[in-house]
Amino acid sequence: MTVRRLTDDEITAYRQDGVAKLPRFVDGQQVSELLAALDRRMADLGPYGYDNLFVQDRCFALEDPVLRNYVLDPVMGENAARAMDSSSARFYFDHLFAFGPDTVVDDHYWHQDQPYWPVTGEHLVSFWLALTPCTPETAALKFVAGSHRAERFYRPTSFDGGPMQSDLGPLAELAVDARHQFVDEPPPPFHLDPEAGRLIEFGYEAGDAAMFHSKLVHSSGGNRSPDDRRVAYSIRYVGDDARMMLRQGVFQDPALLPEPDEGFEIGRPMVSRRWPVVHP
Ligand SMILES: O=C(O)CCC(=O)C(=O)O
Repeated sequence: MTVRRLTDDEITAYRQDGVAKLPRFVDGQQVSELLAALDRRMADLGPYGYDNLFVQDRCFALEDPVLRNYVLDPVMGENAARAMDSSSARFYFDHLFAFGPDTVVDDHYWHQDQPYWPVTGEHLVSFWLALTPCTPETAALKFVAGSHRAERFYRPTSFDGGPMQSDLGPLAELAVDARHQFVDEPPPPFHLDPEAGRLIEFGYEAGDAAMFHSKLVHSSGGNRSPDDRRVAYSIRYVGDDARMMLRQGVFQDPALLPEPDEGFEIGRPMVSRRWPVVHP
């Protein structure tokens, strides 16, 4: 299985807006294989799996031959490095998001990814792949153009708006005071207020993807289709300037730390057996 190469126009859009749509990123055969692998996973969720309103799971690609092949594809690695403008790319983790029919997450859960992750930098890119067709009414991912250039983050919250706790064990002591990294207000309702930012909305066929920066504000809202589910699979890559980070007082995903025997240090490059090099 191999993905197609990015075009120069897609790279330019990513650099300007923080996101580019990637039509026909994988073909129909690949969609069927990836969806079958994700269905197997949904039937047997892992330790980070979660089925409440919608299904999520993360950090399992390397356990499945089909998913592994997709995330470690050398063309994927080359794409990630080119998009980030980085000389190298490592696969960081994968994340499944599946909404059944009529799953209305009433509010959009506008958020940036980076503040949830124990990492900092500009070289962090996600490829969100639609495995089922979707429109803005049926949970297509939407973006706020240019929001990746904001100086500060919105605070991590759970998708239902509640607080989140992370058990970092002894590493919690290393977390840095990061209050200056955050704005005090929650994100505005970008989908309702055109003044708040320029919305980028796409429709996706199965096999289309969006490539977006880890600081870009995004959300998918709910799936208003009475009949069809929406399944999407995000894969994330880190590049040269990404560094380990732990922020005090906000959720920092413990699934995204290096192996315990590899140690952890704020500011260290993102090197771990958990994050295989995919480029060069
Ligand atoms: O698919 C979704 O609804 C959310 C995706 C997302 O937030 C992400 O990939 O970071």
